[in-house]
Amino acid sequence: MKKVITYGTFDTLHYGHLFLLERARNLGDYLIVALSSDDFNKKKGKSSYLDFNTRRSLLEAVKYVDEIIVEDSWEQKRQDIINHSVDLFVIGNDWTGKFDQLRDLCEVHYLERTPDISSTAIKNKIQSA
Ligand code: C2G
Repeated sequence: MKKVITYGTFDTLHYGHLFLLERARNLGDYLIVALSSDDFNKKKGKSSYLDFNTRRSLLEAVKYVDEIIVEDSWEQKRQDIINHSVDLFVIGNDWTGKFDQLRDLCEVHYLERTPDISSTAIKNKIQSA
């Protein structure tokens, strides 16, 4: 079984996220999503519109997602890959090159981001409505 992992905040879940999750899942047989905690979002300089539990509930409803773990540090990726016997790390190409140091543990793959959709744009739309 080829295990894939990806990381993110997945705020205001949208079709850009879904297309990332679909492609990630189809690169293997099992997809783990490491979902950024609200505290870790602060460390990332992000404040999500939806809290962790809501973001997790939305992801749990996505058929491509097999398991959800919490992301609460930048440094946990190596241990996650080892602990979960991950074969492939996947993330959007806005991160290209940033996780190449994981290549001694697993394959690393950067996927094209979906244009013209973002949680920031959605939040701005909600707040201006
Ligand atoms: N994404 C995408 N297309 C978009 C928006 C997002 O493909 N239009 C992808 C991102 O590239 C990322 C995933 O969806 O792979 C989740 O996006 P974010 O929640 O913005 O993730 P980010 O805050 O970049 O978190 O340790 C890594 C970080 O936690 C990554």
